[in-house]
Amino acid sequence: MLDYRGLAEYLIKAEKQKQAVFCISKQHADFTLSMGYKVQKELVKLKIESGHKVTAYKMGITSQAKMKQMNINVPIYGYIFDYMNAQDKDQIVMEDFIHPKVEAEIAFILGEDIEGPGLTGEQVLEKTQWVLPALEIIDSRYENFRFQLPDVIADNTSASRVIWGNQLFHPYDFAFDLIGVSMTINGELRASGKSSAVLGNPANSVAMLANMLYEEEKGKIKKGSVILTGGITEAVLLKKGDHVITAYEGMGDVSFHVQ
Ligand code: 0L1
Ligand code: MG
Repeated sequence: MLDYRGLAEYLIKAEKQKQAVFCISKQHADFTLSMGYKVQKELVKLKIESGHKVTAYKMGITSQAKMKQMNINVPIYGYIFDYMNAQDKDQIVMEDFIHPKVEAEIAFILGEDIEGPGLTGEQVLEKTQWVLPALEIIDSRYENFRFQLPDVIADNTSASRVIWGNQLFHPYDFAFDLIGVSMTINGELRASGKSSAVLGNPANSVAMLANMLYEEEKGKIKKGSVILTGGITEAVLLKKGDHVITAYEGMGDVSFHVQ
């Protein structure tokens, strides 16, 4: 049997040392999706044992473009921890990362518990308290940002930082599938997209998470939970000195600086 805890320690060490490592699937050819989630579970436990707290869920690979690029047809999920949180206009420090990339997302804050099976995006909207823009910084712990799907699940879906927007919106303020997003870095347009790229509507991504957790007997998602729904834009590689400004149509800007 695989040493799931040992593999989780291997990934946590890579994150702490900011040193990319070989994919688990290179060493274990039969590494499956469910094994990836077992490593992820150990990784979450280890972080909690070391004093960290989970502050949000995240969905990943929720756009058709990214699914096609990775040749998969199912999104994945992971967790955001307390030390990963940053705010609009914050600075991040390049030395804290291996090879960070940024992608524009929309996040939901639940006003009521939600639970699968068969939950829909419409039902999610009914139980949502707030919606906000957020930029996710992903930083794979694997060499060259290359991996198989079970590897990236084990690596907590490359979760690294989130720059949260500072304006909250009501779930019926906008059609959340029609938000145009454009990401400018140092004055140059680097990525753009529409929020419908996320499973037709980011609310569907929240519903899918609840349905996936139900299938895996991981329970409901509680009132007050925060969920990042997945990239609207492609993920753009960051470098020292970058000033990232992302404009969300009708929802304002989220920005940060890389020191
Ligand atoms: O948040 C994401 O969509 C990332 C999921 C993992 C894939 C990647 O690291 O590019
Ligand atoms: Mg993401």
